[in-house]
Amino acid sequence: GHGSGVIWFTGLSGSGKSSLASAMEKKLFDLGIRSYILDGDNLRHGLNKNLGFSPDDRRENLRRVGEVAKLFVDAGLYALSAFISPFQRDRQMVKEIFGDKDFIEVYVSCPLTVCEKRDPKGLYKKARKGEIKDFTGVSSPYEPPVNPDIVVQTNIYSIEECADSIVKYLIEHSSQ
Ligand code: GGZ
Repeated sequence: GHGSGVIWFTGLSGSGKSSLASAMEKKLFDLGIRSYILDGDNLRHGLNKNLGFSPDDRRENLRRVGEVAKLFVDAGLYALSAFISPFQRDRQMVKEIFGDKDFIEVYVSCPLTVCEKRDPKGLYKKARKGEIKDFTGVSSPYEPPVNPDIVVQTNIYSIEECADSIVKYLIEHSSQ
């Protein structure tokens, strides 16, 4: 097969994108595949520091993430991208940077009610009180992917099980 590409996780805040990305990093490592996680922690705090959560800023955030992911792919790694990426047209824009084979869209599906109950950082609570504006699922839309390569349901299956199903997909779709 080939050892580089993008795994693009999309889903609500609290859906499990980051946990999945880090589970995938371990599994790929065990398969001898090098990867790097791109997420809000390393992108929004640095390169994308000047961007907020308006539709235009989210789009620019994701455009830059896509370009950074491209650099990782050029370097022969897997980029594991964990951003809400709520808008269909922005995901399409990023997808078009890559060939079909190099880009796997994973819809991290989890009902809003469940994400809101998890609320690991208390952000939904703040958003409900109006303390955070344009919050995805509360005051800004999330458009589910129309035709994702993989759907994982984190409210039904464990992170481990979801990561295994992604590995299975990768193995089945890798052309030797
Ligand atoms: C959504 C927000 C917002 C607003 C801050 N809306 O659960 P988290 O905390 O760690 O992940 C969320 C993260 C979303 O940033 P992304 O770069 O993934 O978004 S996008 O792809 O739409 O550009 C959340 C936190 O940032 N956060 N304000 N208003 N999430």
